[in-house]
Amino acid sequence: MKAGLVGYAQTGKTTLFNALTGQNVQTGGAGKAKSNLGVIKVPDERLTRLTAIYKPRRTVPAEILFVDVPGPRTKGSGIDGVTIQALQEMDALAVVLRGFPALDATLAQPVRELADFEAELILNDLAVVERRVERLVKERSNDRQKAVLTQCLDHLNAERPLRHLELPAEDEREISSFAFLSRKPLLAVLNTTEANVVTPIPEDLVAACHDRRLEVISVCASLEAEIAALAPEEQAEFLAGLGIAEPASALLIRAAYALLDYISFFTVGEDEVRAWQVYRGSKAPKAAGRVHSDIERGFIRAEVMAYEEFIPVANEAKMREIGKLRVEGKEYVMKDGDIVNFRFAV
Ligand SMILES: Nc1nc2c(ncn2[C@@H]2O[C@H](COP(=O)(O)OP(=O)(O)OP(=O)(O)O)[C@@H](O)[C@H]2O)c(=O)[nH]1
Ligand SMILES: [Mg+2]
Repeated sequence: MKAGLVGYAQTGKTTLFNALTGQNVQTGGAGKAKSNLGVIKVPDERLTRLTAIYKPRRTVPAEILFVDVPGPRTKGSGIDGVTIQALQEMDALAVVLRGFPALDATLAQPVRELADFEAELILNDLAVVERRVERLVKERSNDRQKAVLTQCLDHLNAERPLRHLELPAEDEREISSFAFLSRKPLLAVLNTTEANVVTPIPEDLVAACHDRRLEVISVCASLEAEIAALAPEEQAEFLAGLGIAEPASALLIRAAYALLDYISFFTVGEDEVRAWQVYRGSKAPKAAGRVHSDIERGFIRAEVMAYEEFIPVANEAKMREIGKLRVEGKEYVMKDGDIVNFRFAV
């Protein structure tokens, strides 16, 4: 599963990507038309607290894949085919909106950029749906798909993203192969100026995102890149100086994680404290399979503690004593923050 940093050209996507991944891809000017791919560790203060309790040899965070998708190469409006194709491959989109004056002093217009970008996604889907429906009508085939697509068509014609269209699972399957852009989970990221890092997000943008049912996050990509380059101790000091607890990139990563529909569970011990991702709604054997395929195959049961309940007690034996170490079977649906010990036999 991949989260794309997407949006128009020169909005700071690559700068942000570098800050997030610690890579050093060239930014500015004639950006390459190639996507950049990076693995990002998901910051999670629960992992820090579990590490303090278990003092393991190593601590391993969950990871997600980010892709820096270059903005459209074409001047003016319209997203070119190469960019569209790159967007199609993403599982979730974080649209980066320019909140700083451009090099040629063009003012920031994040609200307009967001509206334009979403309109592009909708128009693109509309073209795909129209072509397909036309063909199905001509061929007099696949009535089921035609019905679902007609519903999509009405929705798109009303300028609404397909994200807002609720479909039963069997209808969803009919259209999943189209990879509709306006159906992908979307997050708005305002790339603001350094002077504005602690100022609230402008009201008009908050309102626009609220109307679109989008979460919006504010970061200053160039500042994030500076922070990322500092040693850990210096980072804390730097953030304290700014009056913030953690870099905005941490927020962004967690938002992207949720956007991809991941939740975290933990395995703990003297050797390793580790966060693992599973899709929301996954059952215990699936989660076991993340750790090792043998554990999924030989799954017997899961011993589960809720993170929130564990922290005040901080002792497994005591948790068992007070009945807060649950034994769960194959049908158990994993919850975010579960601390799990899998029992299995191979
Ligand atoms: N003032 C300011 N400038 C920034 C910030 N982020 C990026 N820039 C500048 O904006 C220009 C474009 O940044 P990039 O990160 O290359 O933008 P991009 O979105 O990757 O651009 P494309 O790859 O062409 O789509 C560069 O000159 C950056 O230095 C920021 O937070 N503040
Ligand atoms: Mg770039």
